[in-house]
Amino acid sequence: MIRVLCLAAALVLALAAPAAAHTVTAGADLRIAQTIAGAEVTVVVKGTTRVPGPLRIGVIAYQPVSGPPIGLEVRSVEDGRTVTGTARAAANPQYTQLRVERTGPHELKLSAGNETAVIPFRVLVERDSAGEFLIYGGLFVAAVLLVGGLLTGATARPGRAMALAAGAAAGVTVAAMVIVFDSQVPAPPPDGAAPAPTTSTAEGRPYVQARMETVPAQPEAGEEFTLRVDLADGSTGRPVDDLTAHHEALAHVVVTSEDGRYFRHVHPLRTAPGHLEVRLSAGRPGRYLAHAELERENSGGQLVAADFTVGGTARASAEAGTGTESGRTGAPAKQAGTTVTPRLHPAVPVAGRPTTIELDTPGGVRAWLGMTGHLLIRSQDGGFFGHVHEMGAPGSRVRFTFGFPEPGRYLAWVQYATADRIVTVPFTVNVTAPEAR
Ligand SMILES: [Cu+2]
Repeated sequence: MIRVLCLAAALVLALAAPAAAHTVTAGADLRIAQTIAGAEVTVVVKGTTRVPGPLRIGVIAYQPVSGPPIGLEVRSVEDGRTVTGTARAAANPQYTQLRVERTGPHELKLSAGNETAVIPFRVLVERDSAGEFLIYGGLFVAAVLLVGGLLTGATARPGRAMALAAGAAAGVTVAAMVIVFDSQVPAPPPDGAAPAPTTSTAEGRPYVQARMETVPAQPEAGEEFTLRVDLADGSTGRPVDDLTAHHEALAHVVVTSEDGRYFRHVHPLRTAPGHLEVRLSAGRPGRYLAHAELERENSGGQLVAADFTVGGTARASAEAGTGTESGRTGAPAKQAGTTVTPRLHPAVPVAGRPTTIELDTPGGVRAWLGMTGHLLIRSQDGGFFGHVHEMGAPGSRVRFTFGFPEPGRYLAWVQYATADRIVTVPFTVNVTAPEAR
């Protein structure tokens, strides 16, 4: 009987491994896309497990990057302690280790060329939960009592062995109960987390009042200019500095010429609280549209639109960056020497019904902005802007489903990253009304 009990307890002990680690947000990497010094990169700050300790920072490049490495500076907001280093952007970057002394709010300053970005982030370290203490404690107590029970049983003192075995069973029961119920109990906030929101923010924050403008107000064709995004709180008017990284960026900005021949999908740099900036240039005069997607913490996603005019005369200069300035005649787009034609099902999309858009990606795909593919769609007049993703695993094609809101002509761009560049495939879509069929 005692031996049976002990065996049963031993079996439970062997099977009841402690619950797998909780969803460790504190151990998660921070990934922020940035358009800096004309290059599209993603900065990765690896999750930390201890402080003081190393913070690993790498910069992923999506095209070959030359020039000096990117300057890194990590500063603790609480005590001002600053550590510096450099990182070379590469497809598979080396991670630079900077020693941080404490958890809590920090700022990462990136410098490349004459541009600087300041990214706020928190160094978080997971605390042990009370549940884990009970699981390991219960199993430890059970193990001690079980060994005692086995030894006592072996020395023929059945009464005491029985008591020890019962104690072991109780320890296992506590551990098992905690394993079952601990997943339903919220884990303690990690060390260094922001204070819990007060009741005033519990029902959400107001939308951002966003203003986009160019500096200078009217850029010249072929000249570099700055597109600024200024963010203020709708109720207080103060700068908004609580953008969440969504799709691996603080803001996604798409700039297109009215005719759609110019296209840039960029990720502005945070230069100060409530201020984002990105440098651009456009080769042709005319009207341009800017659409910005951003998401305020505890508020929701927003789409902000603006337009501006480029003056001067057309320049035939090649334009750098992750864009395209190709002919848009509805003809198949050229991509790395191959002709690529997106396939639409149905071939003529109907407003208000889903359309499947599929594109072969013979050069292979790697994730960019957390997705294998991006589809951006603008109505001819710029009044509508849509953005959907290919969520599947990287493969030899990307596929999207999109519902066009109204009949009419739309400008569309598929984007994906290969091993050494970001490919942009422009095309146009004519959408019919449902009754026209
Ligand atoms: Cu983006």
